[in-house]
Amino acid sequence: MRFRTVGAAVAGRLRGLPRPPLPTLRLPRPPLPTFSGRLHDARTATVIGRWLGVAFAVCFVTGLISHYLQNPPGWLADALPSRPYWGYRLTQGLHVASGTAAVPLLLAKLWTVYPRLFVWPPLKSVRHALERLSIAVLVAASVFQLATGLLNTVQWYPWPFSFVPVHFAVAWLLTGALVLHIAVKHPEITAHWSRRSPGTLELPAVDGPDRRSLMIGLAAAVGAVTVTTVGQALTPLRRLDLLAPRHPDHGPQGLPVNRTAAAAGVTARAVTDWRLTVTGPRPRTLTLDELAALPQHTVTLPIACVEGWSKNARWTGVRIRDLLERAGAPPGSALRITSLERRGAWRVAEMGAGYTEDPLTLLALRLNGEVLSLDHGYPARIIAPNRPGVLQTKWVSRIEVL
Ligand code: HEM
Ligand SMILES: Nc1nc2c(c(=O)[nH]1)N[C@H]1C(S)=C(S)[C@@H](COP(=O)(O)O)O[C@H]1N2
Ligand SMILES: [Mo]
Repeated sequence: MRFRTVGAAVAGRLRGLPRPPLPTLRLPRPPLPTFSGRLHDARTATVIGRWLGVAFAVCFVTGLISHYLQNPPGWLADALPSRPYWGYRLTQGLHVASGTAAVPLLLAKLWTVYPRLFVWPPLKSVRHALERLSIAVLVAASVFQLATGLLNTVQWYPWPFSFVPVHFAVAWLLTGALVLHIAVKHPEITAHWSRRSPGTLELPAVDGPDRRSLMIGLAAAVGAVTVTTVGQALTPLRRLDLLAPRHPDHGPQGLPVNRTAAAAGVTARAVTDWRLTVTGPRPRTLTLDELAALPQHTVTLPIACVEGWSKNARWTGVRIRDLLERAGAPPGSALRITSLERRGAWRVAEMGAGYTEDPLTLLALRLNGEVLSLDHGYPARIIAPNRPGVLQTKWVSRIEVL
């Protein structure tokens, strides 16, 4: 019967007949859960939302830093800063840590506000419909971004699209929906920002045990996921690193390996007759012995993987700027670096002036006092300060001055 009423109302409108009262108002409210405690109120939503907002803002800013360090527009390529040398280690470590902490925060936030999904009538006006739509986008983008980001860190890609461009696009979508959400909810957010704010005057001055338990539980969950994963980047906490996919202590020569030589199809035979080709005004080809006879420098720099793990190591090799000088290239030339790996997303990388001029940027031959192992890029690999791990090319065979 009810549906007939709605249908008749719509048909009536279409024919321009006098409008019956708004049909939705006649719908009886279906039986819905009611909540009398304070776990689902606006103050709880504001408090959890603040932390979630901080986590998302950190993710967005550090994500953009990661994006532009890897894909700088032309005008920026030579201006990318190579210092602080630990910069990318910090920003990407924060990205994955705040993203991981956001998982329990998002779950708690959704649980707090879910009764509002049953508010009746579901759609009140065009404005209300648009607001609901923006919430739908926000929730979907948040769940998607956290889920795919987390799975990426364990290198599991159970989806048909390419992670990086989609994660990048959804980051903008999510941030837009979040800004809109904060703008729409601004009156409620300010009313419940502080416990003593006007909007909450009538509420009990002290939080009841229900809300305090929720907050303690949430803090414990955030603390637990953080403490058991952050050791992948924060070396003093590495003994607590139980859940992160990489452990700083596991790997040959005291350093984890992301893509092994076997996975990259690089065999010991492929590197026996290795030569390094350097193009430029005075192109040359160098054997490993010739490289080792050039002035060697030792630097301490991290490998900071985009997937969140990082670790410092001691690298010894030839300064890139010395190689440039020998090839007759002007200081601050940009380079294209190619690996002898046959295929793979990280076979070729470009390096701008900021890096090539830096005395810490090496073509490394040794790691922690030993000749590089094949998994770490033998015979020679790039190591540069403030550079995403994916651009620290292993098994280098060619350096071209651009
Ligand atoms: C609010 C949530 C998030 C936002 C706004 C965000 C944003 C971004 C952006 C803009 C990038 C750069 C993408 C590019 O290079 O084009 C990025 C990269 C990345 N994000 Fe997120 N992210 C979020 C959550 C997460 C989470 C929860 C994780 C994992 C715990 C994660 C893991 C990663 C990883 C591993 C990369 C590097 C991808 C690569 O270059 O291979 N993200 N993120
Ligand atoms: N040629 C080549 N270089 C590469 C890669 C690769 O797949 N191919 N992987 C990169 C990634 S993702 C990281 S994190 C670092 C890891 O260096 P490591 O294995 O020596 O720790 O190498 C980088 N260099
Ligand atoms: Mo990496």
